[in-house]
Amino acid sequence: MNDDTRYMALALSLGRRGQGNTWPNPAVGCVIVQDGRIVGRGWTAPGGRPHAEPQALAQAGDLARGATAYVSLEPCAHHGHTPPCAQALINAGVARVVAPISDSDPRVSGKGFDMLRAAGTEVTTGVLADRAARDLAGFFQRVETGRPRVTLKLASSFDGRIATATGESQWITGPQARRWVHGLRSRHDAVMVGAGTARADDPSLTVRDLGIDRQPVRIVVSRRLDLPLMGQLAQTARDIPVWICHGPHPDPILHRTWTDLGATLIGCDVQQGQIDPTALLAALGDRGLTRIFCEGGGALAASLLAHDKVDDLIGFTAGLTIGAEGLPAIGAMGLTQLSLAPRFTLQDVRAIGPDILHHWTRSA
Ligand code: AOF
Ligand code: ZN
Repeated sequence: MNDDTRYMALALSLGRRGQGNTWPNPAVGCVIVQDGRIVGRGWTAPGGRPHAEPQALAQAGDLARGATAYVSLEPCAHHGHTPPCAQALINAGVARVVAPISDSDPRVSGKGFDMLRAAGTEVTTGVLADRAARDLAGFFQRVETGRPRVTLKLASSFDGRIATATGESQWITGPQARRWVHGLRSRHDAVMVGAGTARADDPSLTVRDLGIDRQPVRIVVSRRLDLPLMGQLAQTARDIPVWICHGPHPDPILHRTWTDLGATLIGCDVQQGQIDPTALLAALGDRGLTRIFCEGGGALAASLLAHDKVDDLIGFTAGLTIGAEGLPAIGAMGLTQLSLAPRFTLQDVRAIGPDILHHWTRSA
């Protein structure tokens, strides 16, 4: 591995520290290297600002002069809430900037690189570009299509069931897999479930025991707002955001009650008796979300899959079978032909305690 690749790998890993915390902004990392020594490190702050570069530059101080800056995304060129990072790199006297890919935000999109080159700064692009595109995929997808990226996670028995016929579901997978899920939640902007799961499991959907202080937004998709008013989500909505996506003409008393409890209510169109996934994701993208972690249940999972809205699939599969009378992880998709089934490509497979984790991304 050459130096550029090595330092870019470090910038990317610093950037990943911000995942789940920086929306609507991308989670970027920056490393400043002077004479083979790392003199500054930074990553996008919670809430998206300050950006990565000014933080790394502040650490480097005068040592930034003549140094190389490794940034996991093209430095910004616009006067937004902060002055442009490209200008900050120029002002600090950085001699060379290495960035894997350009930013598709129209305010930047090539202008950051142009600004640097115009000032005589050497620019190198393309280093670990695939990795950067993967890390920043949620940000890019939202900027380019308005739709956040969706990861669907399912923890099921060997035969794809998430509960027995009587609704018993605790626990199918082991504690290691459940802990892994908390790590995944923390790296997403929001955790999302359907109303059936919210009623059956009374989940809190928080990240626990990982020492993080910023929680993902909790989203419940509930056409009629008929959710337990004494449940975990209702009781904690003041402290940790709860967004409820509902259909047209909800019961005004329920609407008022949930608003008073502190939830944010988002009206969405309904199609064939279900919240329309296209409208749902457009509404969530409008509010700035870039990475959504959906944890089921079967009806919401089927609806997202049937509308081709799932970008990543993460399965935790346990070594037990429940049988056909158990609750399926994915409900009816209305599929008539195999050729119409959304297909995914395997990215990773590993053992997590007694269970198997498999990660797939939507095939092109
Ligand atoms: C960078 N470094 O660490 C990040 C960047 O609303 P603003 O002014 O904060 O600008 C947000 C845009 O800045 C965002 O859409 C993306 O283009 C870029 N994010 N750029 O140079 C960073 N997070
Ligand atoms: Zn910036």
